[in-house]
Amino acid sequence: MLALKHLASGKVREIYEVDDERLLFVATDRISAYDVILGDPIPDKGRVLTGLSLHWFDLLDTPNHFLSTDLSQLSGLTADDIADLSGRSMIVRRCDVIPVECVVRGYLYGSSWREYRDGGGPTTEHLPAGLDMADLLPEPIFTPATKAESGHDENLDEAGARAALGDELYERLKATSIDIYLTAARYAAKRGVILADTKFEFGFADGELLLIDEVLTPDSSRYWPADEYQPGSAVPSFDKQYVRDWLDTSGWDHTPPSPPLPAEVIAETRARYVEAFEKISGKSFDAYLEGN
Ligand code: Q0Q
Repeated sequence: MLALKHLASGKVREIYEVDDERLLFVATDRISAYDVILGDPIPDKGRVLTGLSLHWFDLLDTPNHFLSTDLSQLSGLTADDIADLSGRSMIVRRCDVIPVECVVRGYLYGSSWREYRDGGGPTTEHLPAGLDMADLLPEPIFTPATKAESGHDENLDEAGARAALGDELYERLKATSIDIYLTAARYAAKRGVILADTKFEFGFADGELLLIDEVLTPDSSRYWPADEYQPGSAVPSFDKQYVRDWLDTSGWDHTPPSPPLPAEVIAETRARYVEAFEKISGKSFDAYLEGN
């Protein structure tokens, strides 16, 4: 247990308090599938996700909460803690979190497709008729959501989002989110990867709007291999498809606990995350590990 005050746990992430101004944002090696946290960690998954967030924080112009990965500045951490956390944790600026998930979709998929298929819903109000699952949208759409008690995000329509945020902040978050999505989608497309959709979180620190949380990772985004993209049908997820396919053959009914993963499924899933890191960022994962 870290000698830092634990503030919050997500399915696969933890946040600790460093001081009044700073937090420690930790990505674990936990993996969830079908909304269940699987019993087996995927070695280095947390490092892949953190490495990708750091890649995007560095590439994007958007002001953000990232401060440092130098854990030696944190009192109370043992050498073992530092070794365990290295490469998968970030010291970040503490913000007042805006309680709206800023989702941008370039393709019609997931909950938005289900709404569209079923006659329309909060995310489909600005879409034309005649679209099919996984179609490229005429332009990216901003489809904010709030985290309902169930843990599932609840999609908001524009009026609902404006009521929650106020018009000025709504417009600012929409413009900023779509701008980041387009920059990242263009960067990924050059590397044969489709960024289908992504979820951003923002906060305020000393009156400044900052991009916070993890950014453009396979956990907060849908990344598709461009050479396997086929409009009108389900598209394989870059990172999770292999373990999902194995789970589908295991006879598991998607209720906890999940079946234990064979060693080769764990190894192949790790390989998929490493491949996603290298394809999306254009960088060597081994080099990233050596740098931490
Ligand atoms: C903050 N979260 C998310 C979460 C559980 C992440 C609090 N810079 C910040 C951040 C960030 N990032 C947060 N609070 C203040 N300043 C983000 C929802 C929840 C684990 C990880 N919770």
